[in-house]
Amino acid sequence: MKRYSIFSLARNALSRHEDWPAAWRSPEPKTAYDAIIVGGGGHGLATAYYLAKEHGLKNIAVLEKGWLGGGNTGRNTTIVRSNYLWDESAAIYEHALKLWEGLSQELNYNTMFSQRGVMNLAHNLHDLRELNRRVNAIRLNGIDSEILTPRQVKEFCPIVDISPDLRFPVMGASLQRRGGNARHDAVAWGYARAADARGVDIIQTCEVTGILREGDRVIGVETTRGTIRAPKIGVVVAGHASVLAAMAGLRLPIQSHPLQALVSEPIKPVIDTVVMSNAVHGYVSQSDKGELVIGAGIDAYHSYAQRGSLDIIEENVKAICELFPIFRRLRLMRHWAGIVDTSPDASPIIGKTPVRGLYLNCGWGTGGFKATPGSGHVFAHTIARDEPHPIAAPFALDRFATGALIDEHGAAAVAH
Ligand code: FAD
Ligand code: PYC
Repeated sequence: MKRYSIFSLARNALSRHEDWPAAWRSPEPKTAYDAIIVGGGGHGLATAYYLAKEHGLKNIAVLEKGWLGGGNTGRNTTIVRSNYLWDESAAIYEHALKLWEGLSQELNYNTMFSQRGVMNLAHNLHDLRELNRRVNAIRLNGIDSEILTPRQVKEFCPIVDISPDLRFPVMGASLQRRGGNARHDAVAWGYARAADARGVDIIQTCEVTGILREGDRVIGVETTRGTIRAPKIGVVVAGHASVLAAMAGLRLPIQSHPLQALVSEPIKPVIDTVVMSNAVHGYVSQSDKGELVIGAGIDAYHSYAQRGSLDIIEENVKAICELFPIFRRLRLMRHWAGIVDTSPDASPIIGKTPVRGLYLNCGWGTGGFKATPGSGHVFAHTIARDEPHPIAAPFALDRFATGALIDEHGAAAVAH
């Protein structure tokens, strides 16, 4: 018997795009634009919005192979924070966090951004030393962060078990009070609506199948809806960046892995913060609908399949139930995966490429949702001016040749 998931039903609906009422349909693509953004996730839509708003570009298209926000933007666990170790990372994630703080007003769309705090637990002495080092670095960058004792952890989040005989005893935590979460699809829709209002053509069910070059510069793309010409092309396709780059003859240091998450059945409010644990590869928050939103570490193998293996979820849920004994009787309601693109130093790649007019934004791995506004903002600047925004400059592709890596593994919230 054929079984359907929500995503396969949505995909089927999309395959009959021409049957949709006219008001739902994307516009027909023009044959030429001033700039094309490939990828209708949060980053691509934010890029198009800031291109139109801050750089005066009028003739822009966003090309999306599926539906808006159907990639990682609609599959992630929405943690927003800026508690990163290195100055370069602190600059870009704090830039994004500041934009988050005014985003609902900016877009006139409720992104349900909630600064409920993000707590990272330490379960051994090494964790604790690592967190202390990171908190000191974060504070030197003028960003809020503090260390909590086990008792303070319990005061801040009473349902965490801090008894010392646990398999993963809680020895302390770091807390960023300005961190929190948001509503993932609202971010895609908010940017899409605001970009549309500024004249951006947002074209769904339009897969880019080729990148056209003339000598060392791009001149357009081949798509499932015809050839579209443009002198500037921004590629923002998390999980598939290597595939798109290969179309232009480039090889990227990027790997694609599934990353899974799940939600429980909805319950009354029990947790009003976000709790993460690197050591157990698990984290949890509660959505406004009451579901516990639980995420795991990445699946180690490579895949584009948007589904992962159950053993990861099993270990993840075991650890979460040990830390939060009151979750043990809850039922799992849905589980899914996205495909994240990891770079060798766990930092993004943003900027120009050796092909003139082709710009890349990828490699955000497990942590790009929080960056959405900042990423779109600095990428739009980079594309419009054909020179990196100062915050984006350290994240250029050539760092893998120069060796100026930004090794953020220590700050990754879930294992890479
Ligand atoms: P996407 O939303 O994936 O958008 C890319 C789009 O490109 C897709 O819609 C795709 O269909 C489209 N596309 C691909 N190929 C083509 C093509 N050939 N032609 C046209 N379109 C194409 N980050 C955090 O900061 N906090 C978290 O808590 C967090 N949790 C996560 C949990 C999970 C389970 C997952 C999977 C990820 C998580 N992330 C988190 C990471 C975050 O989701 C991503 O880094 C971020 O959403 C990337 O956004 P994007 O807009 O670049 O990508
Ligand atoms: O980057 O904070 C993060 C994150 C949490 C879960 C996945 N990514």
